[in-house]
Amino acid sequence: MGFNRSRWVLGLTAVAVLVGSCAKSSPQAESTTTATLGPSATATTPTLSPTPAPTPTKTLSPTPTPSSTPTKHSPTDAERAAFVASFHPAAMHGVDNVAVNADSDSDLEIVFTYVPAGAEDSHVAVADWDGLAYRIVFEGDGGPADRNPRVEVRDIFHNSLPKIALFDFTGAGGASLALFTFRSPTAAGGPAYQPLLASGGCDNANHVYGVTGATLVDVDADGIPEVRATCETPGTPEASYPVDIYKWDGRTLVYIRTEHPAD
Ligand SMILES: [Ca+2]
Ligand SMILES: [Ca+2]
Repeated sequence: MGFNRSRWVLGLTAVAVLVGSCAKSSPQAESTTTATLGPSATATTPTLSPTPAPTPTKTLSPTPTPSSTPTKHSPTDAERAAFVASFHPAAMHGVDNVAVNADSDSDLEIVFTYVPAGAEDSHVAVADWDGLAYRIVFEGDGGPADRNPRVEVRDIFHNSLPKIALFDFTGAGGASLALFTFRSPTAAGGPAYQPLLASGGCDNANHVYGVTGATLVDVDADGIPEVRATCETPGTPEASYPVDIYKWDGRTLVYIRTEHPAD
């Protein structure tokens, strides 16, 4: 019996030692795990919250931009009026403007006439519509003028290329006619205007016809007007100045004869 009791006591002691070692190791493991999880969980929370807020705002704002891209169109009355209001050349007389279809497209061009500050001749400026805006595509001088010219823009010689006619006046009796023609749309350099030069006569190689009078009159009754233009003749009274007649030959104005007031 003594032997058995001592074995039982030994057994109990062994159990107690085992339980004691387990009780010692378990708080060690728990404390390690808790310490590691704690700080990493709290650190994640503040870093996440500010990130999503600004991101969607930045990506959305550029999206509407493509809808504002300008598309080519015909000019509206308001766009034409705005360009006229913005055109301010330094001028002594004028500025007048006419809106006409002066070339071969369907949009209205704007033809401005005025006498520039300090100038003795009249001036014309043509604004054409490029699909998005008006811009000046041609400028030229007319004849002597102390007031703004009277302007006509039409297909004067029936060749489907509109002409610009400036009827200029100066002093008591000065009167002349300046002519410009729309160039063919297929001409090098694209659509624009150029002076319509006389071939022969006293205004040879000039686009300003007459000094004391110039008119568009159909002198040979073929339905197309000719230019009748006075020629300055020193020593002769202005009323007796000869008149040269220019006829449209399909390309330019060609001198055909001279008329004298006394004839
Ligand atoms: Ca046009
Ligand atoms: Ca004629």
